[in-house]
Amino acid sequence: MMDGFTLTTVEEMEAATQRLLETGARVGADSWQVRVKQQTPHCKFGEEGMCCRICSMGPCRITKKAPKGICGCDVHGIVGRNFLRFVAGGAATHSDHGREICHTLSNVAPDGNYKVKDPEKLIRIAKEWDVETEGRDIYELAHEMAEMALLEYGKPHGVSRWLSRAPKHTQEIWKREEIEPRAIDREVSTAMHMTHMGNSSKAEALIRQSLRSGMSDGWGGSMCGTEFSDVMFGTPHEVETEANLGVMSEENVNIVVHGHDPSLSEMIVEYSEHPDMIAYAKEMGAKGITVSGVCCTSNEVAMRRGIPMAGNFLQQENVVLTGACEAIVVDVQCIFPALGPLSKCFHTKFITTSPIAQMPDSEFIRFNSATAGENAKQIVRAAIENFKNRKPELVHIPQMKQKAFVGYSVEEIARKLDGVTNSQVDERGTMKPLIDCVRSGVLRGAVAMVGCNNPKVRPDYAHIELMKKLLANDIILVVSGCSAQAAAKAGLMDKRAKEFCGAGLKRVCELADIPPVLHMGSCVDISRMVVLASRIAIDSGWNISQIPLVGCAPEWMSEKAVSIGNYVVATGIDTYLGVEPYASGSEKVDGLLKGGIRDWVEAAYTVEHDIEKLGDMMIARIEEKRAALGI
Ligand code: MSK
Repeated sequence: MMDGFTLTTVEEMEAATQRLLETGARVGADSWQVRVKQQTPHCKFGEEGMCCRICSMGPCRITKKAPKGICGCDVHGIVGRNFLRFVAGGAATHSDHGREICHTLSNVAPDGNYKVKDPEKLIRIAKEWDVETEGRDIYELAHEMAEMALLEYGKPHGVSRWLSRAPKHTQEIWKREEIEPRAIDREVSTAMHMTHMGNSSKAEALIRQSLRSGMSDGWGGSMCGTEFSDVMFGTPHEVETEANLGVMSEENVNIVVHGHDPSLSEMIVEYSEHPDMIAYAKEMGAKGITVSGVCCTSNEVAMRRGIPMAGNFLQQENVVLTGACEAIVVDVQCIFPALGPLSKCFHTKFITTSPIAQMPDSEFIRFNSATAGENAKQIVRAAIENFKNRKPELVHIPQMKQKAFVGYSVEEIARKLDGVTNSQVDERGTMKPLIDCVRSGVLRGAVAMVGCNNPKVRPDYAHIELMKKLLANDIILVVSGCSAQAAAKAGLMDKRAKEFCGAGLKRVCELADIPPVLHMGSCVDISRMVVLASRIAIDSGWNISQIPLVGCAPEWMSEKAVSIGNYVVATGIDTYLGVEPYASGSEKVDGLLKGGIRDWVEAAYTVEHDIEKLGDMMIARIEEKRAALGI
């Protein structure tokens, strides 16, 4: 405890979960904690990536006695193909999310459901893409940009438009190594083509395409998602919010939004704040309406509107187990199919909204940008009308929450830094004050911590303990996704958390008036982080790989996370994982990922299960980079 401020511990969070699981047991609910036990030990062939089922002659599994598949493919080919397909799955997922955002941008209208909220940003991007902006109607410009962005997915020639944001040196590496992403969909198609029976089985070729597919995500589809979401919903700026299950309110109708695409959650928030809806909730016996979120859709509305975050990935069942959730409304990705049967044990409505994520035991209310307002109204009304069906004897909301400051887009970080030195050099601001802090050693460096929860790692423990260790060593954190929510739940996004930092970082937090852990958004917003790294490199004259900066995903679980890892590494940022990416079965593939690719892109992966060691390794790498720079 420091000055009356304490962090919430993982033990306290676990005790709260335990209490909720007791409610679950009373109503016969299933839980991931039980299913993990049923699923372990996991299949060793699967874990090491050595099972091939891409044709129907198999499945082939590699052992000492059977070193090759029926087609003759060796373990390196099998592991490499599996890895590439895993990456392609993630790249497709993020990029399709970005495509949906571009389609929504096509539908913006001054009197429509979706509007242009940040015209300056739209104009900035248009100028980057050499589009005439002078005297243009902003909606006409938005439609042209949406069309151009959609063409990025399938253009027959050229490479991603976004690559020009990177420093020249990085762009040269991408060209030299042939990992510049072409059309976004093409890199996914090429990955699927290469891994079809009878195509590539050479580890180097498969890993090179893995990097390229990842690049089509971070420097392609995800960047479309982030940038045009900002244009429509507003570029995030610092905003205060709260995190953990205690943000749900026993007196109010609770609507929990979950998934990734802000198009739905923005509308739900809009209508739940409408006076007619609040009056209706009162009529139904509630005091009001509380919208909170889970996973990245939560990050989106927290960053832009200060909507509280109920929890992260492995807490999604907990929101239903409170017995106080009238509706859990989901869009796409990271949604447990378990929510359907679980909701049936309570009064909760499990509402799916996207043709991409349809699940049994859910109520499907199809959401699209043309009818978004009507859909959102229908969903909010359904939640309100469900309030009367609560079973009071099952209601228990753990009284646990922390204050959090969020909304640190690249633009907001630049604005905060400008505030310290009045150093603004252009409309985008400058990274110079941050660079000066790193040069002088006041800040030793930075870690970009991202990714999910995974039952293979004690949930949230790795995120929170690593963050505490890094902060104490004067290393600032930029975070996103479920890692960000872990930090917020612990209290590390409260500005008072500066007390847990080393003297240098504490001073920086005071001067810039920021918390030591900066929430940069959702999973697609890791594209903000590579832009930030690019800006730092350009403003400092360092190469990205020279910056005392590393990436970390200690509890990752999804295909998207590996796709992210690949574009972060391909951008020149060493990346530290706490979970193996199903590649250990091949020393060639494993060796490339953990070392060989450094010759291509100046960065590589490290995997370490011991969290203490993982933290030490990141600190050592940051110090190594400082020494190499002579700072
Ligand atoms: S939501 S991909 S569990 S970070 Fe983006 Fe969290 Fe991982 Fe999903």
